[in-house]
Amino acid sequence: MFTQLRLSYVGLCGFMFMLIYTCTAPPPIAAIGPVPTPQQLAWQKMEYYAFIHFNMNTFTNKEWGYGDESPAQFNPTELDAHQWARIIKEAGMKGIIITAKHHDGFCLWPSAYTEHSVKNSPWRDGQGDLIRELAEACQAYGLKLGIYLSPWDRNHPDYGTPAYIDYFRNQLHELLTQYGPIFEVWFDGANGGDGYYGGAREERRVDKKSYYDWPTTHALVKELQPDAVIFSDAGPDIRWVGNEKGYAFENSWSTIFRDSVYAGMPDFDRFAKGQENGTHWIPTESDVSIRPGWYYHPDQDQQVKSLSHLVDIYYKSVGRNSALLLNIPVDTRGRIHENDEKQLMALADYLQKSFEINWVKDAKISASSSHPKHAPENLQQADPSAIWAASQTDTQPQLTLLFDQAVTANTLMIQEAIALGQRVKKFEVALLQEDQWQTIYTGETIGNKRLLRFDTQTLEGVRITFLAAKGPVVINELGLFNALELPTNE
Ligand code: FUL
Repeated sequence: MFTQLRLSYVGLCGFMFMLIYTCTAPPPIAAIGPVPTPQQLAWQKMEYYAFIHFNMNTFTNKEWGYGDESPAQFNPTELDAHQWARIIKEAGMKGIIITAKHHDGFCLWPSAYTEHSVKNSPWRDGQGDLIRELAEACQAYGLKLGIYLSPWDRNHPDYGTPAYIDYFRNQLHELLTQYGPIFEVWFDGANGGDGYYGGAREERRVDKKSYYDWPTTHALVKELQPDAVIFSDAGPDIRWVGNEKGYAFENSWSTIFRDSVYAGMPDFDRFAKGQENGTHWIPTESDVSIRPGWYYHPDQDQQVKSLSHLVDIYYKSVGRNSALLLNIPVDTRGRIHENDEKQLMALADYLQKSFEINWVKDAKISASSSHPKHAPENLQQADPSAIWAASQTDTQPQLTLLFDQAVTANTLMIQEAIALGQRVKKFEVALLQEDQWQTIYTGETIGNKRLLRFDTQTLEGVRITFLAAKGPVVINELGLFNALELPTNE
């Protein structure tokens, strides 16, 4: 009896505590607007990964093959997918997207649906499967694998008819069921034009909006690889940044009015920077080649991009709410060329040294307001789930860093907690030097990551003022770095 009474007393106290706690606990932070799916979030955190253009064009020294090439021409002499994966891993990249089939239609895997593939080439006596070799190499190095499958096929006799769409989907089925997890499926916007088309040698135009019946194909991808994200000019998961230079817009929204855009549309650039009140979350990916061409051309061996060019691309893609898809044209041996390897390693070394020491942890950090559970000191923790959130009523919140001892810096990094939506619409950055605050930058968006580079200087503080946002500002990473000076000519 006594025990029973005691138990109900304990229960009552527990109940009262829960009641008081629930009534006084701060409300959780609600998401605003479209937010990323878990797949989009996982993809966004990859930030930097490789494209490999390697296929028939490598051997014909072209960018776009006509589709009449003979499989006999595909013959790498020292192909080593482990060499690709090792270099790409050491470069700090997180995955590889391979051109399984480019516009000329040649397949790097022995597809059951065409003779135009590695199975009729001299490489590995027709027994090779490059997608399998690459999938194994990626697995060995802890890299993710992505697939580029060109919707346009200048070899296939049925291109332009409904039968080709079945062929295209059959090939997708092979690629998405036989090689393990695929993180991204890449659909090019270039399609329709002249080609071999099984010997017809003619021009075939398609209605880019309706021919492919994309919704059905997208559903197939989601069914076969639920964790994959789909890229095309217009999404549905990731969109093109609108140029092939690797530069995202300085101000860029991950949201877009999806139904006003479609892959291959002529005036896509008008939409490329996204729209503040867009209805769907479809962030950008910035693609660029480390050489002038997407494919390997021996006369471009001396034109591998300089370190300062690559660093600039990194700041203006990853650092502008985008992801960097850097292409490496594998050569006719089937290896990443020494010159490309050298530059990839130079960039990796640069990034590692530049972002090694984050001064934020040494600062006295304060905010104009904070959600009771999300203090600004959270930004000094290594844990990315620890966030600072401004209070509900603070419409122009400020974050301030003060240093007892001045620090030398040239790069500010700000990351919004995008799982809750992209919110910041306008912000300003000021530096404290000799007791004077000086505004050095006014910008609009932040999103996943903003890297702001300024002249190297010694400073006693940094202040970020969020001048306009869609709701309470939520930041999950802050960094202040002294990145290496950029070499002028390497
Ligand atoms: C473009 C293609 O036409 C190029 O050949 C290359 O594959 C590039 C990544 O996309 O649209």
